[in-house]
Amino acid sequence: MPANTLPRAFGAAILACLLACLLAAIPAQAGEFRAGDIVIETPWTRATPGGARVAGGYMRLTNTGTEPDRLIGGSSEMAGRFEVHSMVMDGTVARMAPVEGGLEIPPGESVELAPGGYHVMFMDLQRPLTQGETVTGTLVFERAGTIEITWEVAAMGVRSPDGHGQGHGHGHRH
Ligand SMILES: [Cu+2]
Repeated sequence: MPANTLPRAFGAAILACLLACLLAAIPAQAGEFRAGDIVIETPWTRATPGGARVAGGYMRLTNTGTEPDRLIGGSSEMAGRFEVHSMVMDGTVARMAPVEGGLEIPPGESVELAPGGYHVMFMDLQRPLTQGETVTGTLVFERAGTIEITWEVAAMGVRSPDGHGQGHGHGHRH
């Protein structure tokens, strides 16, 4: 074996290892989930007061494919039922309702689920949600299928997962 082969092979092995480590790190990114062409970012929900029967779940859904997909349902460990909801103004009253036929994610676009707009609804809550915990569940898409995800539980009443925009009178009952 020529004397210079060993260091070269060694260098190649190190490079391969570095690449493998970089690739392995991508799916491990916190709060991001993928299946097929769908990317789910930053799923979060909010702590609930004792006795609450429902909670909203929020996230950003991106369709990286060339065909439309639809969020048609899901599940979570602590809810008896799970629905996909929109929030619409009825005069001065905001009302939520199930999204008929599922929430469309057009190809190449993102849809934001956030307080005051589209959300998933955890119904028949089996227990209160506590700030700082994570809850597991699934999202079901027409094309991408079923994706297991986790929602991070933020503080009660906040408008964003990092706690900014905490409103007034948003059920702060301790
Ligand atoms: Cu709702």
